[in-house]
Amino acid sequence: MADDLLAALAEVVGATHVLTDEGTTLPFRTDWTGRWTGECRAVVRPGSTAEAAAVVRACAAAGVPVVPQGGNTGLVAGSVPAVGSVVVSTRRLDAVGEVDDSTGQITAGAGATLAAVQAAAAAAGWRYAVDLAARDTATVGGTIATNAGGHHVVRHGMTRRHVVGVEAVLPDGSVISHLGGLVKDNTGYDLAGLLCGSEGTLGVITAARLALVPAVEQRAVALVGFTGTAAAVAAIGPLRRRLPALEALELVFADGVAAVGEARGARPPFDGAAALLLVEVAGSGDLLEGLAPVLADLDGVVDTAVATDGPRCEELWRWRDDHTDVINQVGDTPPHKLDVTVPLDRLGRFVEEVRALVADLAPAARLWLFGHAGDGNLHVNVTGLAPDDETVDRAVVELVAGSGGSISAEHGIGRAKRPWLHLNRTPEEIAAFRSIKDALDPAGILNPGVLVPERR
Ligand code: FAD
Ligand code: 2HG
Ligand code: ZN
Repeated sequence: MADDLLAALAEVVGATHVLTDEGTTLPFRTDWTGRWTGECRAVVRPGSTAEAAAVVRACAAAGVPVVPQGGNTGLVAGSVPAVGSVVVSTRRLDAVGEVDDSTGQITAGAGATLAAVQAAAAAAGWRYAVDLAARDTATVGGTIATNAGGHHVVRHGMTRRHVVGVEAVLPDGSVISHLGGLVKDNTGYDLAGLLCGSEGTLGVITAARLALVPAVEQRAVALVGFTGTAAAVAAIGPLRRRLPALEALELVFADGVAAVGEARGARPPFDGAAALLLVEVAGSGDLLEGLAPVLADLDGVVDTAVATDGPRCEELWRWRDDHTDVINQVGDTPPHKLDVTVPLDRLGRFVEEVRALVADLAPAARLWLFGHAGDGNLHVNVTGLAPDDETVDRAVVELVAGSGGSISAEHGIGRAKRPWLHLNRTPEEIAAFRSIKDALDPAGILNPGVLVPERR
């Protein structure tokens, strides 16, 4: 049976696009952090929507699970295959269409990278507002399937807000395609919205119609060092209220900045700051004129570095963006990653509480905190833990839920957070998830073990 399926898949996509060798499939079976590795029968790389549909049909007929995968940069093990499954890699579906200058929209294949869409938009004088450090590898399909957040959520919202329509293969191999780009289109269920954040459990997204925003003429970035967490957190409200051009508001701490500096062989921009906010404003006119008085009014500021030219802005951003890469190199085992939101008025207290919790439960471990301050989104990374010891993870998500927060701000649930979904979702909500899943995927073909809990 297995050989029959592989032969049928090779018939559809060509033998060179059916990968079965253990070494060749390893990068598709292992997550970005290296913490999780799965097993699969094959990695299949369709070159068109029709091929993707035929692949799903063949797998469904054989009763073999399908794991959709884009850039494999996800951080909750959602694209790590279940035993016996077929990974459907969308990377060959990377066509990026022309920008429609009247609507400011673009159609892109699911396998196109975020960077490719951003570049196409920029070349046409527009901008795709979704941005994150994995932009060169993360794909359109993956960012939609995870409803990715990133740097610009404080101004532009999550990925869902930018998706006008999708094309996708449903679990029975049928194709839905709604790429017409009508902004006003109240003709029933929002299937594109449903697929946003569905994590590969409802359909294989093959293309999307994306809304762009006008390009910005200028931007300015300030890295502001504070005496402590309380001062940095107290600055979030005034910065949001007083900067209409606020594009990003990110939080890092001295230990993370020092680690980035060490890895880059660079001196941090200034000493003595316990917590730092990276503030980006974008628009037209003299941005510094608006930014300077707001920064001057903040309390507890140790020092500030400001940039307006591109390379220097990028330089300041690296103190924030390099955290994920650098933390992945710390110690002998991969980091445990938690991505949480707490209500902004609890953020300062949460930082202290999570530090105390980790110090208590795992004194030898190191805790790294950073994130998207403007959204109350903190990335809680812990290094020095055994890969399968979840004691700290569980305690942190319980603390988050007890603080009125979300156990997944932007990375999704995947396999990693699935046991804890009940901390944020009621039994009725989980039952509704299950009903949707069963209606579209009664045989449970798509990404089993991800997001939706088992039936009880
Ligand atoms: P994958 O990792 O391949 O898959 C992720 C999930 O989507 C899986 O469940 C998979 O089954 C599903 N999927 C993928 N493609 C499809 C498809 N075509 N159809 C249906 N389902 C599909 N995330 C943020 O939200 N904000 C950040 O700021 C951010 N920064 C990051 C920085 C770094 C350095 C790294 C490594 C990751 C970061 N991430 C961030 C996480 C990750 O980049 C995002 O989750 C991204 O959306 C994943 O895209 P991908 O193409 O790599 O998807
Ligand atoms: C970011 O904001 C990403 O850089 C990754 O969401 C977070 O590494 C992490 O934990
Ligand atoms: Zn993030």
